[in-house]
Amino acid sequence: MVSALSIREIDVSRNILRAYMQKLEEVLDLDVAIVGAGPSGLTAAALIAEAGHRVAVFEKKLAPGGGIWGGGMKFNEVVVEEEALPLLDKFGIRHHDSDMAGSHLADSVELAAGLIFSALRAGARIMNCIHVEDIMVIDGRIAGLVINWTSVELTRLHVDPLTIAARHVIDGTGHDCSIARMAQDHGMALATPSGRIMGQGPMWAGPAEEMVVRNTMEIAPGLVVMGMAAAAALGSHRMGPVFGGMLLSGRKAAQLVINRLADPPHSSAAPGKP
Ligand code: 48H
Repeated sequence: MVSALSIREIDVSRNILRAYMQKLEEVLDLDVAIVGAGPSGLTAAALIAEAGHRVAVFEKKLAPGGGIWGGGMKFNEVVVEEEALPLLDKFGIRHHDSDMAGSHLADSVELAAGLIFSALRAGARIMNCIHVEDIMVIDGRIAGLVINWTSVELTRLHVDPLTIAARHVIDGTGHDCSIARMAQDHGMALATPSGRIMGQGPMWAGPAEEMVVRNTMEIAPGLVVMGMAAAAALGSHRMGPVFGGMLLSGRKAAQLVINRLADPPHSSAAPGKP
């Protein structure tokens, strides 16, 4: 049994501060910075960490998981296509049959918890309550993130941010595609048909799933888009609570940056070339 007297309150504070500072220092200079801890972000983080790279996910909310938890309209089940089942199996997330050919179901709480745990266990850092408010662009290439506490953003306090250096940034911010939007706002041409953010198309689940994976690409030098951020930036359809495409998009984003990390620093191929 733990003796209550053995715990000194300020020792608790000191130990938490030291451990957190160590984590924060570790993520200051990364191979890959992922913004958004949704299904695509967590999948990419797990696979990039597993490949031995320094990767962290920055999430503005308290709980990682993005749009997974709520399933469809808060009914906590999601649909996952057969093609993505190997990822569920790899992460130890159970699934069960549906009456739709080629599609299965998973408990959305188990999916969120399983992806979070797998990313952490693979060695990725998840930095929650941190809002990415801007990007660093050096010599025309995205070179990192500008971060602040979410509480600073919410209270609109005038507090200057800190920065994170990263060889590759992945936008996993969902429908907002916030990081691609920041690149556009800074005058960068995006690798989309218009050179600008196209906007998410209407619901059409079948094509949406294939398109979200196809649209997972380097959209500006140093920036890959994935998940709903890829759909929104490239103008493809939405799919509702069908999550296979999010996992497969996260896997493709991971593969893209893992391949690029094998190149010498700052020698990425032209954006848009998978
Ligand atoms: C820090 C940020 C910032 C920021 C946003 O929406 P997500 O779950 O993302 P995806 O693309 O992995 O998954 C999408 C899926 O959940 C979904 O919504 C689907 C399939 N919809 C289909 C449909 O038809 O509606 O997660 C994005 C995460 C969230 O947790 C945000 O809080 C976070 O990104 N985020 N974190 N700094 N600037 N912007």
